Amino acid sequence: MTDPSLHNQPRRGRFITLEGGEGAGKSTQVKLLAEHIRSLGFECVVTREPGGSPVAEQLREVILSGAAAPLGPAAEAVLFSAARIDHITQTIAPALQRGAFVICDRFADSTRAYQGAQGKVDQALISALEKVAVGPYRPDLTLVLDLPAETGLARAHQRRTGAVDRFEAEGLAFHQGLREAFLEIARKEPHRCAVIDASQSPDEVGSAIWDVVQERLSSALARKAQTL
Ligand code: T5A
Repeated sequence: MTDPSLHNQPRRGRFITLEGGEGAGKSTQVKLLAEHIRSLGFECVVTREPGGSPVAEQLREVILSGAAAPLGPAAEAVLFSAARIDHITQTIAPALQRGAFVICDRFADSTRAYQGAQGKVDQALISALEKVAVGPYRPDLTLVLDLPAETGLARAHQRRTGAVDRFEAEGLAFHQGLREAFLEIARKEPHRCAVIDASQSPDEVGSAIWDVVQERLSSALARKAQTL
């Protein structure tokens, strides 16, 4: 569980996550959004999952190398959640408490989609893990980058320098199912999530994201840096 003492600390910053399938453009947009927020004078911490803290980065290696795949999707969900606990404790919670924006490339919705919907891990287990790992550190805003699985996989293939990772190696049907899973999450939680058409150019996607951020987080953006 995330350090229980963190649960009672005031959370002054804003937590934004980007989700979507492989090659949807999340890393590209995380960078653009952080530049935009920083240009307004705010502190903005950029992080990612799995990873984002020393122990979580070690677990990233274990999971994405495929070393844990023989243990099955439920065990992988446990490992992603363990990494998330360290990530929140070490990186996300301290940044939110000091009033920073935090932008995270993937978070708990990826566990729901990859291990839950597509890995067929029991929903009750996914929910229990999320409750334990995330606690009150739910995102204020989740941007779901949506595009056809074929387009995302082609982009990921073009960019790749090393071996294909654990999940990119799954078949097309898995990735098409992921797209549906992310859209379903957005449908169920419209107040937290916004779906962005990620098939446009990077600048067009960035502009659509900025429109949503301005609309949904207007009160935070209206405040001066350091007093978020
Ligand atoms: N996972 C993760 C789980 O199964 N459960 C979990 O709980 C969590 C947290 C992480 C893997 O772990 C899984 C999901 C993943 O399989 P990763 O290495 O972090 O793996 O990879 P991804 O998150 O999938 O990220 P990718 O790097 O594949 O894609 P991105 O970040 O969505 O895309 P990006 O920005 O790197 O762009 C890819 C390429 O497309 C170009 C870029 O220049 C780049 O070459 N591009 C565009 N091209 C045209 N138009 C645009 N709009 C473009 N935007 C970017």
